[in-house]
Amino acid sequence: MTTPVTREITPFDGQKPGTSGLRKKTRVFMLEGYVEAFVQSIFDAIEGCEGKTFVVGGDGRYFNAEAIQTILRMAAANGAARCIVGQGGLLSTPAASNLIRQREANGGLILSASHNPGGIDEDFGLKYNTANGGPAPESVTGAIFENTKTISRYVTLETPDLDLSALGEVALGDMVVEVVDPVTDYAALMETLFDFDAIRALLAGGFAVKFDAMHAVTGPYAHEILENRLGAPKGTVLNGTPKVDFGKGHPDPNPIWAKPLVDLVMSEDGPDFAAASDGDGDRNMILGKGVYVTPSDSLAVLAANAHLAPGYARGLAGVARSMPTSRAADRVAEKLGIGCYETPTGWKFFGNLLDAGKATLCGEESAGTGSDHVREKDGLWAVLLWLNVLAVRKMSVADILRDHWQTFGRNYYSRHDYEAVETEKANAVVEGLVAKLDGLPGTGVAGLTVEEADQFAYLDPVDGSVSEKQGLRVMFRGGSRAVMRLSGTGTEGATIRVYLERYMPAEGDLEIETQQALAEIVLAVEELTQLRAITGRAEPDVMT
Ligand code: VG1
Ligand code: CO
Repeated sequence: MTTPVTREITPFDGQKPGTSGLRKKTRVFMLEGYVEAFVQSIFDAIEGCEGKTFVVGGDGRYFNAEAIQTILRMAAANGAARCIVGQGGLLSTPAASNLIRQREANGGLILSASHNPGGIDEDFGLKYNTANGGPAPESVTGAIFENTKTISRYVTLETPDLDLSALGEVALGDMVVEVVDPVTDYAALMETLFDFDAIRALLAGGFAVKFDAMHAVTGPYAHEILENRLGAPKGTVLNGTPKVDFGKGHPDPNPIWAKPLVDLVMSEDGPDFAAASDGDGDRNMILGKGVYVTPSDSLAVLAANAHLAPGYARGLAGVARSMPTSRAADRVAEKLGIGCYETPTGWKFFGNLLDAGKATLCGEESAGTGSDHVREKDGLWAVLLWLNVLAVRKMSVADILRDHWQTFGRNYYSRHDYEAVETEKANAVVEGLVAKLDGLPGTGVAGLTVEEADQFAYLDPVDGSVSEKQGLRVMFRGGSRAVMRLSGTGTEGATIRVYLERYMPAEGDLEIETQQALAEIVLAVEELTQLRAITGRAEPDVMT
């Protein structure tokens, strides 16, 4: 029973990792041999498993439990020495990253489609993280994809499913499966970074907090850290029990999908601070009484204030943001005299900067913020850093934000998503703009003047690798900007993302309604791309 067996298999089309791993409809992942083909392609790409240790866990969505059993059998059959698994198969993405680092594992397999909905008719995902705890870089995901095209066999065991509900070690063939509490190590790490006493005192003083776990993986983490360790009243954590279908919602912490929380915080007797996290716990949304903090602003505010938390008291080495993220953080970096890096979308591009000690904080406009404590973005970490800053500064979120804009100016910012567009039309929109880029500088569009226009390419300053075609940028005179790219995490058609930004200096009008502040740029984008005309969409599906 515990002798490895080799089974023949034929390749599946399209097992190409995107922005963050392979994401497909759950029913696709459930096809016979699908998980096996991808996992064997991973193991082959990393030159086998012999004697290696892996961390395995996921966000608990539908099919998580079944896929984990397959992965464990295959790891054992491929010669791995040990797999560290979260109890019940659960691990938030940042907690998995932390475990890989703490336990000096060779890598990890994380089962999640993150902010995409879960269920048999929704989405599933799987990604490989390397020994630094971060998502595999393009060199590795490229090798995995190449393997998926020719894979002809996989190796597994013929053993019954393991019980992953009890902590401790069990044997699976010659491999040890170690089931760990998913929260313990992560919570301990948070205690080293933040002033828990100060946050406890803030909460004890009546500062009201709500955290929406969106029926996803952060529930157990938030219960333990916010309620048990920091003493927030029971009921602070909403939707705190992970469900396989996330309560049929989109576990995406933005004003659209977390609307009930936004409504609560905008109401008269709403809490002082509210936050939400996504399916796998790496994203965050920050709200204060009456205000929504855009993720780009959150990164900038945290960069300006991180030194107030013990883990960052020595200051920051540098800040990194993905290209479409607003340039608010750049102004903070400039003032602090620290490095500032612009990377392509996706956390995998921050890994080298963090490993090399060039950046301490990183962020993306898509509600991702994190630091060098792990190699993934980290939702609860962002919440705790905000709480630590609030505890020290003794100001409201709204006042901190206003103070920030009055110091650095304000980068009005919004992202408009056009979802499930027919692929041909989406490509036509992008290609139309690509063809125009070179001729744009100096021309006028909808009352704005184009200063520069290009396709973003990234030269990694650490390993010298180059990543091309990472989004189209049009920069306007006065510091406004429009960016367009296609999503790499969707599972249906194409999603066009349009990122809009307008800079207002500190002495200008800092209180314009966001969409109104960006209206001219929206018109310019339409004039440049005919996006709405080509796709037949009058409005974006989601505006964040
Ligand atoms: C989106 C976001 C990107 C993020 C990625 C993964 O990618 O825009 O910033 O890194 O999701 O986030 P795309 O290609 O759809 O724009 V999540 O929380 O997977 O892990
Ligand atoms: Co996520």
